[in-house]
Amino acid sequence: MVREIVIWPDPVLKEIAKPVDRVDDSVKKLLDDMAETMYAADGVGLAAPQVGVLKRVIVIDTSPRQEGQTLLHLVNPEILRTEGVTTYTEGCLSIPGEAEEVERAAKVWVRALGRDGRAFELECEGLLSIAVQHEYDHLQGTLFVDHLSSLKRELIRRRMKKLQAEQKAERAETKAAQVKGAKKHESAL
Ligand code: GNR
Ligand code: NI
Repeated sequence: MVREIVIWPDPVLKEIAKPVDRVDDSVKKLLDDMAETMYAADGVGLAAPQVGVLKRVIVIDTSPRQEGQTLLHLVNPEILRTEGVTTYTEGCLSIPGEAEEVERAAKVWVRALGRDGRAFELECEGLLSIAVQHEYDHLQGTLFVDHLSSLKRELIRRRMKKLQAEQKAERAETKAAQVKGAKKHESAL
């Protein structure tokens, strides 16, 4: 099931997500829904707070479309070590249409639980290293805009508020059309 992605500055994106006790069926369902949502949105990663769930759960797939074999499930991830510095022009599914250069560690070593509940470790570089750090940030209530100057962040905030107002108006219009349609149907009976 594709879930709705929360758009910044929604307050849920500022919260610290809670560790998962056990990778039970509800966590597996969350992982599967998040993967479906990520693929539907053409993203390379997704963190649970982005679908409004404050759990330490991440999915990542940095492979080109269609490969599908490199889907990563990370539950309760820990960053064990970082090395070097790099920059990358980042985007975020919760901040649609925006992209800015962000400085990150070049390499990270991560430990997490997989979908089977077993611990594993991963050495990450390139886009995978960026994605892991970007998604880990989401679990800490941090977004890529928090790595930018306050001037840039406030400009983006203004554009997001405008976008949200437009989307809200659009949804209200759709709803009104649905109600009108239902009433018409009712009176025809
Ligand atoms: O889809 C995404 N692309 C991306 C590009 C550069 C750096 C990070 C990312 S993650 C982002 C998906 C997302 O918002 N995950 O939280
Ligand atoms: Ni993001």
